[in-house]
Amino acid sequence: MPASRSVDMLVVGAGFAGLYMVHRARGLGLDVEGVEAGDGVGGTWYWNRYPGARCDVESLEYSYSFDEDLQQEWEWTERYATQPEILRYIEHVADRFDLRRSFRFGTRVTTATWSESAPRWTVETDAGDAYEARFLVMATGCLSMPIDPQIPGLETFAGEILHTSRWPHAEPDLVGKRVGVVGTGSSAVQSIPLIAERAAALTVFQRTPTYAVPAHNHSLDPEEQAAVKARYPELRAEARQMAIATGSRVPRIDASTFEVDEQTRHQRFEQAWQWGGLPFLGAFNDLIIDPAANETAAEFVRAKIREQVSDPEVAARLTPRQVIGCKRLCVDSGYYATFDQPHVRLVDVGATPIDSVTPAGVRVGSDDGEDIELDVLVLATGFDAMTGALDRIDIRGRDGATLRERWAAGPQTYLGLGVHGFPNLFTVTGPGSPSVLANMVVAIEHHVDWITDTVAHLDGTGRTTIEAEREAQEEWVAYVNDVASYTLFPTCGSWYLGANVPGKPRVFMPLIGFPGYVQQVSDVTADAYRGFTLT
Ligand code: N01
Repeated sequence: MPASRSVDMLVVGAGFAGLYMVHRARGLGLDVEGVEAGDGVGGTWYWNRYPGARCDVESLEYSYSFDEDLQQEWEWTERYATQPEILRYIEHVADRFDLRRSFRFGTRVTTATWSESAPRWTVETDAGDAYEARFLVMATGCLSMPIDPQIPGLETFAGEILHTSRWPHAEPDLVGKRVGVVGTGSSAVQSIPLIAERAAALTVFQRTPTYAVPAHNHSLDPEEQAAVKARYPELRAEARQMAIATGSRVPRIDASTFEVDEQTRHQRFEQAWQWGGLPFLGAFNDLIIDPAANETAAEFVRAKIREQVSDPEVAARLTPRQVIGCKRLCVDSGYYATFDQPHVRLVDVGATPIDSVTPAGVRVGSDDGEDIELDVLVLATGFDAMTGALDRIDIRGRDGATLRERWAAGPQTYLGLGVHGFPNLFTVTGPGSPSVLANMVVAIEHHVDWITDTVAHLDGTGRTTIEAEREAQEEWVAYVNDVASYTLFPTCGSWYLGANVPGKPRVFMPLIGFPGYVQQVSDVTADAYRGFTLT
């Protein structure tokens, strides 16, 4: 075994979570190191460089709040920031707080083993490094492990295969090429309009149609930005009181769908549509709870799709039937209208599945199928969400069992922060916390602050370990699923449920409702860390 470096805390990942964790740990005076698989900082924004990649939370909110000077000095240029701009922001943060020197880049953690006698984590990497750490913080991201679809013959394709989440740093030349895109989730919805601008022919292989609400993206007016910055602390505090921890400036009415007449309802949906983006689902307070209410919103969006696509047959194929918002709502800029262009074709692989990939392209249908010739195949096929990155590391807890084994029937955490049997392991925005159902930066800051305070508490009270109790964890997992069962979220095969990964147990992973969760974490902490054992 290589000689190991002993640290107080090891942080895995240099995205929003890992960088902030290192900053806070340094503030406590801890000896902290980080390991990052990418060659630079940024996490999800380092990897997802596909054309059109942007955040679906407004830039003024999708940013750190922990440092007043930072939030005042950084100037966002657009309502929804592009991937390059967010990456520049994260790089700025890394430089401003001198965070890079704590990270080992281009290195993957392979194993993490708890030693009860030490008591410490021993962590090894694929570069042959080893660390001994009192605390291990998994800041590995919720959408960081891409899925390669199991399509027969994929490896035989003679052209270029690109995955949206592993897009090459040198922009691939799509001009004049025959391009195919598999998938119609957010990554596809964002990239398809831009790929269409470059490609000679674009074929979109759609298995399930998607609901998308326009971003209405625009350059940020300096006066609007200044007005937000003047009230930043107040607006941030308001956002933390919202179910998804964002949207403090969205015009709100707190009404249920059938409390208003049909005309008012339509006006309200139109207003939300014109505002754009994810807040559409907040047009009424019961859209994700009441199936009939949800259907009114779905029908509104279906009509909008028909308005944007002139060929009624193509519009019908693009029109989803499932509950709106059950799979994550997409935020688009010209997605549906792209299908009006003569060189763009929609192939319904829900009706006629992909049979195989051949050296020349994609074959759809079996016996009398069709061969579609392609130069480039783009896989926008999603992620093994929330557990994927953790499952790929051999993490062994107190009795030698791996986290993967412990989570074979679905992830088990207490508060989404700790796992029974895995002392001093923290999962930032882990399953069982609001995580992907909240503004991630807000959720990250909350978790990192809690971890920091908890480590300070342990050190201040002469304790060395913290571990979630089995019973508290079981109750928490049941609670997370209970909350989901009151909503329409579990009614479709989404990645929130793990349904997009063959063999993954169907368990609703995020907890719905950010403010309630924050209160619960705060209550647990105030009640002497109820449900955790501190030794
Ligand atoms: O992945 P997805 P994504 N044959 O899982 C299809 C965040 N994000 O990367 O629905 C054919 O949503 C699959 O079809 P189906 C955001 O949270 C945010 O797009 O399973 N098709 C689906 O259409 C988002 O929700 C932003 O039937 C296959 C697609 O691939 C999350 O990341 C931008 C297939 C996968 O969609 C994931 O988004 C981008 C197969 N074998 C991403 N396998 C923003 O901030 C899969 N599919 C805006």
